[in-house]
Amino acid sequence: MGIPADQLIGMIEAAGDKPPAGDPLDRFFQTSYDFPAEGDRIHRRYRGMVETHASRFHDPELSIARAPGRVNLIGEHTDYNGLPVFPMAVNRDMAAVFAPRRDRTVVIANTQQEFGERSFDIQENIAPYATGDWGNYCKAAVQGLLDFYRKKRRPANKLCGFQATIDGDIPIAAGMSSSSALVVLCALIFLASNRLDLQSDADRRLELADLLAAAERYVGTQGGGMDQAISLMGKAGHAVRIDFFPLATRPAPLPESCAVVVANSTVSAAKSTEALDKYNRRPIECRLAAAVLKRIFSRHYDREVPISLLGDLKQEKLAIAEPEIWEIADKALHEEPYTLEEIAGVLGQSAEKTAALYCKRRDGSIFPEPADRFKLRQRYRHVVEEGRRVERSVQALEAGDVAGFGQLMNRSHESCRDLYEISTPELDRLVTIAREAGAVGSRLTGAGFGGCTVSLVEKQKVEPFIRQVMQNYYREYLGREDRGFDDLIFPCRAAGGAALFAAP
Ligand code: NG1
Repeated sequence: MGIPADQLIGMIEAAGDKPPAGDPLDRFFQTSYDFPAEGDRIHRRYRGMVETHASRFHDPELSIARAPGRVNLIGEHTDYNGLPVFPMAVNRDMAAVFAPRRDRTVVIANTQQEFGERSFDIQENIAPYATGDWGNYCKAAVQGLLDFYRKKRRPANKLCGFQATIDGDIPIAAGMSSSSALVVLCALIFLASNRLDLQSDADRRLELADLLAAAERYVGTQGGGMDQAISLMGKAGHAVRIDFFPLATRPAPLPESCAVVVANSTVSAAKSTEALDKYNRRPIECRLAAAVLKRIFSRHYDREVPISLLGDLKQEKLAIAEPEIWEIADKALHEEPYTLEEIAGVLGQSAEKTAALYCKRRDGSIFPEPADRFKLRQRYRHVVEEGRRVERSVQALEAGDVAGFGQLMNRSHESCRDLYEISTPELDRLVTIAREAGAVGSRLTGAGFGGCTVSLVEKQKVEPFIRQVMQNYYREYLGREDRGFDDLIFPCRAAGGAALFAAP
């Protein structure tokens, strides 16, 4: 399967510069990157991958794949609560050249030497590497697909491994989803190596996105499904509204007049290590809030009211009129943070049982009550208000109301900072500087606790905007003296979703 390495290099050099309707390799490049603007960089990058791979593996034929990172314009920590998000896939991705193997081993090399190589065998239950190891994202994808195909009577011993050389240009631990892009990339490679198709049309991609969202929890996070979905369903020039349970996507064109500029706070948000418990605390608090609300609604209506997620608080789901839902919900939770004991009291069960039901980490251990207790009302308010902001943002964008969209981004940041408490002093500072530098709207993006901000900036102001942020944030606030910050602050283009070129 694939194309001989030297021929592939020749095709890559020629690809992308032709009119769109060309052959599949052209389509791969045209839907993924901005030609001719990015042409040289992309050619160099793919040539580098092919050469690194050829020097390590000696495969007669190669295929290529890519999965983009994303920037979330608005809708933070709503996905796992069943409420919408509004991200765009970006022109930065995890890309790979690869070939199937005859045996059941997966070998993954990296163009960046510091990442080293990872290798593991395909078996029913793949043991993870140590927490935080990047190889776990590859294992997560393979394990997720093994579980899926086992149910379809295709056991692990009927599937082959692959060898791949990957190259990423998404900032790592920055809230741009480099990890989910790696999961999606490895999934595409594993599927193609086994001639399985879960990606050739939108319905299959949605199924794959759902499967991979669950699969990524292998690394220990209790995240939602935004990142895998946008990586698979991105559309050039568009942000995509994503709804969950069931997963559905709706692209909305980005305004011609504005650019999306990402700025890295340089505070690492390593969700797979230090930030893991900080991140997981939020889904736990949301589940506890939903459980308390369910109990209070059920008592009020003297029937079982079906609330398991905060996103269930809607008329269609509960058969209760919307104003009534908000009236009861708003009174149900108090400002003062909750002890586990108090929550257990409301639920009418022991603290142990409550912890076992709602506070489990993936490894089975119990997440302990935080020193500042469980902030149910604050988390609930952020989530439901953020869900409404997403709806209004999509409407604003569709109506061409860029200023209104920017306002909603600003409100979202405040809520992330004050109610969900996922911002940092650096992110707050960066957002303030961005607004002073003329951003229409600016907010933290992604899980928080570090990482990047996203700003909407009028196209003709992008250059002075970037200059001013470089000066006021990187030079003055962080005291950095190095000159080029191009890898820390850059405009992003909305790119197409993950792509595969595997010649038969
Ligand atoms: P990032 O920024 O990639 O760590 C995480 C979750 C998302 C979503 C956001 C917050 C994963 C893989 N990603 O994203 O699902 O919950 O935080 O909006 O868990």
